[in-house]
Amino acid sequence: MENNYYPFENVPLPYAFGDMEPLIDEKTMQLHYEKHLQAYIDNLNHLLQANPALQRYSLEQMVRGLPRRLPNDVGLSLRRFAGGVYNHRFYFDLLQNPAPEAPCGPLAEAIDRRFGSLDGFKDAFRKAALSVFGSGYAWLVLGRNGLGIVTTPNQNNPLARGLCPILTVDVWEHAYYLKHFGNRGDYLDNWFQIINWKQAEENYARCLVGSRRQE
Ligand code: MN3
Repeated sequence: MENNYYPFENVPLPYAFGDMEPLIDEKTMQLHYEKHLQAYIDNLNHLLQANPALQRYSLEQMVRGLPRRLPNDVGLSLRRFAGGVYNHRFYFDLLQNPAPEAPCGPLAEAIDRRFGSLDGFKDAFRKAALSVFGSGYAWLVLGRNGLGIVTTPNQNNPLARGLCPILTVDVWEHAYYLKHFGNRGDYLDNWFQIINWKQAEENYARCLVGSRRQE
């Protein structure tokens, strides 16, 4: 991930806001990136400005949880703001239109082994994403026992639980309200059609290398 250290900037998306039409509308993409992600970038920079000792940590280290003890309010704000930057970048990088219909290679094989088929994965992932009460994310992760699906509230990230993220969907209402109002299921059905599986395959390969390093 580029720009992994303070000061953080809103790295341009690899596509235009309108490119996800009609599956995600242009206005939603623009607000999500220019308002929501930008606010997390600004808040994280302000927090780090006020706490210079934290500036040497990478975004991933901040999301994973810092080794040093922080005052409660700083720790909570850091988790929210760093998570908001990391999670949104991760989500946006996994969008592509048109997208491949299915993953290939080792990720495809692992999905078949764990969920029976790609459709089996989609059913389980959709259920998990619908189960998030309020704001949060659903994730495909690699953990000790192979692939799994987890959800996180707010801007929490599976890295803090020792799980390596492969794929995520943002289910905060701001991700779909303009087009779908409260209908998260319709948003998910559209989102499944614009998954950048190549990026997910790269994430999976990186997770595998990381898990071998820890053994
Ligand atoms: Mn969001």
